[in-house]
Amino acid sequence: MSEKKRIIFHLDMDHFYTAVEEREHPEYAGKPVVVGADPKQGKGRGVVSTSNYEARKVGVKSGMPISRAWRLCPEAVFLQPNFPLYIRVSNEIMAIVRKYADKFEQWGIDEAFLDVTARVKDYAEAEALAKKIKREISEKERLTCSIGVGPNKLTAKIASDFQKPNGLTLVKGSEVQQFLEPLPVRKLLWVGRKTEEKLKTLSISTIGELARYDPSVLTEVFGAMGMQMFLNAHGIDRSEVEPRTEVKSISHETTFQEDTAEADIVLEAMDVLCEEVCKEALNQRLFFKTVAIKVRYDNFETHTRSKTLPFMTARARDLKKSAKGLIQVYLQSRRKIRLIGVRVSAFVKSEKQKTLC
Ligand code: TTP
Ligand code: MG
Repeated sequence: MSEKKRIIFHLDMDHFYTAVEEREHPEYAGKPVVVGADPKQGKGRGVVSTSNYEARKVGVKSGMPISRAWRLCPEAVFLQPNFPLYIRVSNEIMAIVRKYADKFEQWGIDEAFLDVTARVKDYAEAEALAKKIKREISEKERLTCSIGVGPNKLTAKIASDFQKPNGLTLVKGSEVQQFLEPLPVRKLLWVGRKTEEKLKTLSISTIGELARYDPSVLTEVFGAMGMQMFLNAHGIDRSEVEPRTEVKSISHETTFQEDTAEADIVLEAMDVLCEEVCKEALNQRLFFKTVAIKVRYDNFETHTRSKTLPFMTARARDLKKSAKGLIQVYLQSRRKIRLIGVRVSAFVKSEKQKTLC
């Protein structure tokens, strides 16, 4: 069965947090700007959330320790995140973008997929529509974005990243293979660092090399994901643009090698879970307000407790503190614990929330 012809946009705001800060503070114009943890004169812990393109020129990137960013670029304007502001701007942008799509899917705080198949008859019209959206965001929000246009989400997503900032990249169905061929496998949505390393051992580093590889070997090495990667490398992606539910939870749990009543062991494991949950929240650009923990004793009796914070956050520090508070009653019982879990209910949108920065 041939793939139904669709036209999909992927829109991604340029250096989102720092762009919003620059808009609010014209005095930062032309300067390197970094949003993230407090650098404390180079002694700060925590990481860079994002940096503007001036700071990127000297190597300051998302996820880098803030102390390193400080060493690379001490003259940068360092700011701590103002989540309520970014969420408000995100909501305004999404309201603009949404009206141009038949089907709309927000992804994180600054990205969206649009299915515009029924609105445009060809790529020329698609280009005109993409320009219109870019213009409207620029006029109403004084911010730039990059848009990728393609026959599916995979291609559109890779295309939006192709000419950043302020880019517009169109890849027609017939051009997909040629477009993907030279790009590193990392660009495929499913390929993380570990998969990338594994592929390297098979001498695969570009999408083209992956497309030409024997799919049965890929399935052997990667299971079902191997086939998915192979299809994606051929530019095939049938996933639909679909609205996301607004509330989403993220959870991680762990079973102890041996049941334990040792508070230190439990709390240490809890910290790791909190880090994992926050990493995932960050990856998806989600914030949370509600924290829940789960405890299963050695006789399988299971308890959960939750609390709602008075602010939204994505910080591991906040999660650890709440989770630690919630688990105390179970630790005090001195009963042996078999499993613990941490869950957050995550939100992207919420205009009236307060947040700790
Ligand atoms: P991205 O769209 O990945 O990055 P960006 O918009 O800053 O830059 P680009 O021009 O390359 O698109 O993420 C959107 C926002 O999410 C970003 O401004 C800050 C936040 N973020 C983090 O907090 N931590 C991270 O590790 C990343 C990658 C992003
Ligand atoms: Mg972005």
